Amino acid sequence: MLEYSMLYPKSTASRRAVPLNGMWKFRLDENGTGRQQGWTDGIPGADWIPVPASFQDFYTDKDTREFTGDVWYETDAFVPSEWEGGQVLVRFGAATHRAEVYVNGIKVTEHEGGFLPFLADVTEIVRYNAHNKLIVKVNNELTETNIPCGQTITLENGKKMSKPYFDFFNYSGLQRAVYLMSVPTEAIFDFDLTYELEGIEGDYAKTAKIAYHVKTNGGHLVKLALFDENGEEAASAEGKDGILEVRNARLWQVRNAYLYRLVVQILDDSLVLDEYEQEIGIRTVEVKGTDILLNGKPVYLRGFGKHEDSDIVGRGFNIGVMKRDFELMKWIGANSFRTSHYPYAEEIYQMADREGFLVIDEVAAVGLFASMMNFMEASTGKQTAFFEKETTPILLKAHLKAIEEMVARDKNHPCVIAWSLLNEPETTNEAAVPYFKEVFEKARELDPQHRPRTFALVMNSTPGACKCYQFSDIIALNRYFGWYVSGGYEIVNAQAMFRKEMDSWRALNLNKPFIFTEYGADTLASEHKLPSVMWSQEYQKEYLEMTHSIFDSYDFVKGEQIWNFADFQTWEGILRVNGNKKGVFTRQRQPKDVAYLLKQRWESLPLDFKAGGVALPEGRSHNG
Ligand code: GCB
Repeated sequence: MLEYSMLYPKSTASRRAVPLNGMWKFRLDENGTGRQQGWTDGIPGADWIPVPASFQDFYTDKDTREFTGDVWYETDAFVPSEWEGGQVLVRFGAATHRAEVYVNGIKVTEHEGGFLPFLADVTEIVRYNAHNKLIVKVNNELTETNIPCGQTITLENGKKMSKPYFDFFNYSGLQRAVYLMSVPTEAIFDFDLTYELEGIEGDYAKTAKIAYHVKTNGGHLVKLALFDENGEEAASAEGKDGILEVRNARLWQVRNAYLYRLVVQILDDSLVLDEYEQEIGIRTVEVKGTDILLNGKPVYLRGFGKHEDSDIVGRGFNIGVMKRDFELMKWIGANSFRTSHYPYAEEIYQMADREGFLVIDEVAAVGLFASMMNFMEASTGKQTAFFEKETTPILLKAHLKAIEEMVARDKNHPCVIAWSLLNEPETTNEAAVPYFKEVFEKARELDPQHRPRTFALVMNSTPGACKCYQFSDIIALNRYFGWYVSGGYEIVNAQAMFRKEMDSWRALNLNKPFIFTEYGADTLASEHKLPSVMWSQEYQKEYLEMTHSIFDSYDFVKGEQIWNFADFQTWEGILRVNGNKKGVFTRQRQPKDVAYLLKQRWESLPLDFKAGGVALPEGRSHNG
């Protein structure tokens, strides 16, 4: 059972978590015959590669960078004799997109889906006080039966190639931390928290009631204690279900986070059988009318759609890049981001908890739309049906499983304020409706906090054509008027079209908050031109000024997350110049000119901008 626990690996009084990060043996399986050749017992002639990291950008040849198929990883894990008698587990932060795990030659688990953790129970298999061989076969092929969607083609020379239905490079491998863990036999498996606040004044609530539910695999007493940042006990309770009541609770707020430390124990009299601890934030989140409320107060989101993407390590978790990204987001006055287009490494949510950023947590359901080119064609009215394939039920199953794993993993992070359940799916065909219904119901059923659910609407999901927006608690629009549509000197037409669409949303009177989860213009950091042309830094600025004036004149628009935080790698082609260049920052995390414009705007936008529905007059925008 514990192998299904999503708790982040930690050492406590009863647990040990040993990171296995470092240099691992690595080999491409060019013919797909590794298993027949006995690589499950040891990889012959292997190279060495860092874990965590994407494998693609270390090497100097194209065949490795573009490699599609199986890749093999191997390391040694020493299991101490003190661990005997408990449970021993191996935990992968993620393996992209699917993996089979072998310990001492024996298959211990497999997992499908490249952006969420999984564990293998190896208690019966490991040798104690000895080295154990850990081997992982990772496969990075894209299909239409798992998320993210794409295709794998075979070239004339027999080599396979990934064809994503999405706009980011198919980085893969062991991109997140791997841990060896020791957990007691009777153990804490999971816990849920829901919050009720009374008498909110300033940074505090007179009383916070935290209803909890703890899951263990045994019958011994469960005890909880909550400590404030000074280490003082703020509340305690006993039993698997109950309420922690905190007097004068300091609230977790936007860019003003306060974290309590929750300690959960299983006790046999005074003996601690298991102990787990996690930092939590006391806050509520809900949608009311057109407002997004945090602790009952309206918030206006400003920030980014991001990617896990950087030089050399690709999509590999890099603690230094994470730190720099948060510093830049603070500098520019952002307060939120979306984990486009997949759940990120857990360490990023821990940091967002600490820094008080609001996170829209997105599952890897991207590419549910027959191709990137189809995205362009969609603007011309082309039929783009996607959910009526024979294979759709298989895709739905994988999608629901990923939502289950994401919610289980992330539900106790105060930073997570909403779930994004799809990015730019096909929504103009009736067949999408039952699919959406299942996806949205699943998220509601799984999340004890009933956080708002959303999905990002592609350009052709207009009020007239989209059959699925009613499922969203927050309507999230990805709009590129002035870039994919009527860019450059034609921007006046783009503006008119944008207004026309916004007017028709307004006419529907949905009484829900709208946010922009994408808008942006590709911009080369090297290009300046007066007067502007598309791709120049000057045009990115003009594009933003036009876009902001639209945002500011609709009272129901409650957030803006520009695409993208930084330039990022995509597949190669005529639409991209060695990657997507819509970054406000370069891939090396230096500002483009537009960063200063955004800083001025965001630093001066009140947190409750347009609360109660007051917009600026048409044509005016808030530029600080
Ligand atoms: C989108 C996608 C995003 C792309 C972006 C673009 O709509 O959601 O993944 O990168 O457009 O730049 O075209």
